[in-house]
Amino acid sequence: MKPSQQVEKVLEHIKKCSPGQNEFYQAVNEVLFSLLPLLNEDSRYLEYNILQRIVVPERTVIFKVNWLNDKGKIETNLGYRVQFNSTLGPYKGGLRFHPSVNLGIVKFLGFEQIFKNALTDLGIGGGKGGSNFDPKGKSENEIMKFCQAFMLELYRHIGKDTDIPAGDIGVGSKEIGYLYGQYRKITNKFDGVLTGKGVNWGGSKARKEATGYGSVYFAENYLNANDDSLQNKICTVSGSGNVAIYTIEKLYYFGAKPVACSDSRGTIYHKKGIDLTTLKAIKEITRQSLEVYAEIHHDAIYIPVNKYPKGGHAVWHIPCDIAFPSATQNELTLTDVKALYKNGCKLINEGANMPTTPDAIDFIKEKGILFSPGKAANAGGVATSQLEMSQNASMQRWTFAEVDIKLHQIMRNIFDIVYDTSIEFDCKGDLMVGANIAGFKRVADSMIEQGSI
Ligand code: NDP
Ligand code: 2IT
Repeated sequence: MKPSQQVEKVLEHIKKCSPGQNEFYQAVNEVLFSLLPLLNEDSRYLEYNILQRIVVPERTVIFKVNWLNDKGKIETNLGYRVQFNSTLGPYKGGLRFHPSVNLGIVKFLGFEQIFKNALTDLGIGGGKGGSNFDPKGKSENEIMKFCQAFMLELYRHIGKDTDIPAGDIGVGSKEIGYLYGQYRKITNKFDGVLTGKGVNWGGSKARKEATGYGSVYFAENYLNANDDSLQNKICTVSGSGNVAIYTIEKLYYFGAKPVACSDSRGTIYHKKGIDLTTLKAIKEITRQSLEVYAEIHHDAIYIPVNKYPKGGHAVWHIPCDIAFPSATQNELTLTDVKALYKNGCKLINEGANMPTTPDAIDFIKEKGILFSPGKAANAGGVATSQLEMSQNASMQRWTFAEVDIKLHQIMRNIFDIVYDTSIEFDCKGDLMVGANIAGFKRVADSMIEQGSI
């Protein structure tokens, strides 16, 4: 059977065995098809059935989370941890708290994480978890109660050498604090079982900033390889959470001008440049809507979500040189990418996981827009999580500058392997193919070496 037929067969099987898991199917579809140049050249991966094996998680835990709301009533949510692949090291990946979370979402994120973590070359396997709990509108007390109830079950499945969760959408340092406190109370252990911890109790300096900073380092490397740089570039960034905020911060450092960001309710367009102090105050401290930004800065335009163009998102219809999708999956559609292209956008740099829809990616390739795939561009977060694990294990604390220098080098290494792999497989500049093949090769070669476990 030809490699392309094998890929079709695996995808058919997934459709049958994982009905309704659309995002998981989408992620697998993208990875497997982009592996064809490798599969055509090296028959070992099909001989060892690696495709069939790599799409199945090693373990999936789904559990009930009962917690007490402020009215004294018991509420119920679902919790998930998908331990996808531990060939290269302990399972590593974030936890997402968002009402849209279901098994298909957690599996897509876990699958992506395998190859992202392999690209860091830091000895970490892939996993992901979360809950359909919606932190919006919940009191401080309710968020703490939920985190404690969630950890009451999760603790038995994780461990500093087994599975090390971290943050993702809806899980920041506050939630990690409540989760860690409960883990410590239940197990009577103080170890590095979570990353993204507070810097006073085992957290790494620069972990909070790492995903956004790393995304910008990746973009700068990519532009440099094309005899260009971020200097004076107009940038738009979606989202206004952890990744978006520190993308904006680092863009200023490189002399670029970020003019827009968004949240689930609307978009801010501030032509003279997003004011980072206001943004942090609204989003990191009081967690308010971006509408408040426009109340403070009268020269900024607020576009509510219901004014979005049909099939698209306002943030991508603002003229820019570089777009940084940094909110969520499938947030950059064909409609959006056509607008970006029309407005002269040169590079789309994915800070989020799988933010670009498949038809939008096809259009990007057809038009030759530069494209940084998320599993390479946003790997700085998980890489710095591994640096946190390393500090915890050796009982050391590194300075902000020490961690940032390491992050910078790691992003350089990731760019190099992804770029070089794209050249090796005759797809020069197709970093999606480069990232998928480079990540896959590291995991698949190791699976072959470790036998039929
Ligand atoms: P946050 O929760 O800090 O921020 C998420 C932002 O995206 C918010 O502004 C949120 O708006 C917006 N958003 C989320 N979901 C939706 C949606 N369905 N529609 C519209 N807007 C939405 O998360 P992060 O910044 O940590 O994560 C952003 C992305 O980056 C995710 O794809 C995540 O998987 C990825 N990522 C995160 C890493 C990390 O270290 N945190 C590492 C690598 C990737 P609102 O507040 O209104 O909901
Ligand atoms: O998607 C991701 O890489 C993350 N949410 C970070 C994972 C981690 O373990 O730091």
